[in-house]
Amino acid sequence: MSTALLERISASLVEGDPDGTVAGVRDALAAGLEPMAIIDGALVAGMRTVGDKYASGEYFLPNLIVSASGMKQAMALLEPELKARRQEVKSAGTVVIGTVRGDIHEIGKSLVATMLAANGFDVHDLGVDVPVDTFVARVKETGANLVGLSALLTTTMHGQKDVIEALAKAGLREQVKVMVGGAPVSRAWADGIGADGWAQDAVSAVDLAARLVGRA
Ligand code: B12
Repeated sequence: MSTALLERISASLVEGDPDGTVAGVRDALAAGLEPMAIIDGALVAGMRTVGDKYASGEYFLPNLIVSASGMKQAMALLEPELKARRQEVKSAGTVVIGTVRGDIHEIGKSLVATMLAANGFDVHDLGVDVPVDTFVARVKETGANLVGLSALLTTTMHGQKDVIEALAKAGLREQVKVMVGGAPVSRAWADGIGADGWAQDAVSAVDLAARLVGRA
């Protein structure tokens, strides 16, 4: 029954039916499914299919926009549930996170931010299309010990390098660990630009964050 529910949610996302996605998520929560099972088993998988269809020319930009709206509405329902499951731990660290300049992809970054918050991190989410200087200013202001940089476009991933360089220039590089992510970002890229770590998804991002701040 839970597999059928997850498939229904995923299909509604792919078909561009946000109301169906929201209704499916409500039903799944009512049936006792864990929020992370819904995210991993239905939503992320559905968005991947949408991306594949866009890449192959079957889908166009409006399809991406409608599916992304379904995903965002679903996440709005799931975020409070994730936070409610937050284990009461001493703050694991302070994270400044955002999607780099020129890039408006929000979903993956927000998922990472939510998961970090759900795992005891104090999260400052700067949103999308964040200028280099804003990252630097917020690190200074919050005394963060971790920065998360998301980039979904090959044309914007250089922005991650720019932020790392700007942090060094501002004398903050010793204070913060930097982790990077996003679909085109790889471990090799992360190593090449001098990041401290890379993670492929939100769950491994939490493990990585804990390792980087010495909590795991
Ligand atoms: C939804 C979407 C959009 C939506 C975004 C809506 C929103 N509010 O976010 C809209 C319609 C706005 C959009 C616009 C564009 N898009 Co778009 N989009 C996508 C799509 C289909 C899904 C992205 C997504 O949300 N995935 C689901 C989330 C959960 O996954 P994720 O983002 O990868 O995040 C996970 C990991 O990467 C990681 N992660 C992410 N960030 C971070 C950060 C850290 C610190 C860590 C550790 C980990 C981490 O953890 C996340 C959670 O598991 C992708 C396809 C794809 N395969 O990625 C294309 C895609 C990224 N888009 C693409 C393109 C080309 C564009 C446009 C240029 C299209 C156009 N012609 O205008 C514009 C660019 C706009 C801009 N300036 O940013 C291309 C990029 C190609 C490239 N290599 O550069 C892709 C790959 C589609 C394709 N196959 O061609 N897009």
